[in-house]
Amino acid sequence: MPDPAVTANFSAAETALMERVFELAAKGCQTTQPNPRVGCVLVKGGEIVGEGYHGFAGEMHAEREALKHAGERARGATAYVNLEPCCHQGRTPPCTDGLIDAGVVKVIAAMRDPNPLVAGGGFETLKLAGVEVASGLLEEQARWLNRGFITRMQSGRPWVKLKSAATLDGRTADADGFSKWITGSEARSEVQLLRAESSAVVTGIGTVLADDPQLNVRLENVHRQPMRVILDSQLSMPLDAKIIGDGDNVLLFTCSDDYDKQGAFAELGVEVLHQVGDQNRLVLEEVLAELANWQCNEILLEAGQTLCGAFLQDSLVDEAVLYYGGSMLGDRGKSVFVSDAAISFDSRPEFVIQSADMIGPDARITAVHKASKARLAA
Ligand code: AOF
Ligand code: ZN
Repeated sequence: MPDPAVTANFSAAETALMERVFELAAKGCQTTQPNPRVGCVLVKGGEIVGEGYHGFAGEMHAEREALKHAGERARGATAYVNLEPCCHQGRTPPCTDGLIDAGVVKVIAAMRDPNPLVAGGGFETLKLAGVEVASGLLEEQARWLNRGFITRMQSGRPWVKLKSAATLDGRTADADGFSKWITGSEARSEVQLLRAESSAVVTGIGTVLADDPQLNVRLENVHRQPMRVILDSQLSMPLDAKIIGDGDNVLLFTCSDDYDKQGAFAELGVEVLHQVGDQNRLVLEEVLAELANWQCNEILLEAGQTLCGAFLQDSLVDEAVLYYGGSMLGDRGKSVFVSDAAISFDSRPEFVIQSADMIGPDARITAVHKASKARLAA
């Protein structure tokens, strides 16, 4: 739980500096995967002497970028960072060494690193070297920014974001399953950003057969494409489905024992993951655990009502991003999800609405599952 008393101990100036840290960290939103989004500001005598953020896994961490920028001016400085500095040798050397060697005297962090290789060890190392440490400044925002990384580290699964576009009365298509441009171009281009920030875009065979989507990011300057993941228990996907693209970065989960077809997908470069399943249905918790093994922090669920329903009924939707266009379709239109059985009022999935905004002529509501919100704060 973020300790409000701790946050209250920080001054307005310190809070403003941490806000700058978040701005820097956000620059890595589309690229740091599987690493967390981290920014760092170095301050001496009330003046910013260095700034940095983590861009790509394998490249320098935020602290080392800021230290490089500051040079000698880092001596005697205070480092503001949204995540506990690492103390382990990973793809890059420990940030704690860098900070200590550069003569930084104080570190103000927003939160502890949930990575078991760090988990408080970074703070300990700094303290042992005589560096003053304070943590908890804007912790709630820090946890939100890295909700995917935290969920993977703490729960062994990615954070699941369900995206849907519906009419004002919550319908996604007409009775025949037809829909086109329920929302306008602004909302549709925002979805490109949602994809770009995700480790993987996940869909079901129903959507592949109905729409033959590509589910890739079509933006300028894309540095990395999210993985595309298809849940296809019976292996009904055609070999020429557009989602396969060049076959790179595509995972296909199936319960089918059709080894010939599995082999044909493998030849296209698709990674076929076989699951025994439950009565020939994929077990979503196992799918998510496997996606965590593939280092997915956040996944975007862009699926039809059956798969969305399965995720919701298994309490596996952490966040819903719902776009509403200005039309209605009534009770014969398709709803966002279908359930196996009627959901009683008392057992309905409950969400906390985080924001409601206009996106061009449409509305966007972002909501977080109550249980996920509690888990993230813990
Ligand atoms: C920091 N600053 O900017 C980031 C940190 O393989 P590596 O060396 O990149 O280490 C990855 C781990 O380091 C990652 O899992 C997380 O625990 C921490 N990320 N730490 O001090 C940063 N990105
Ligand atoms: Zn580090």
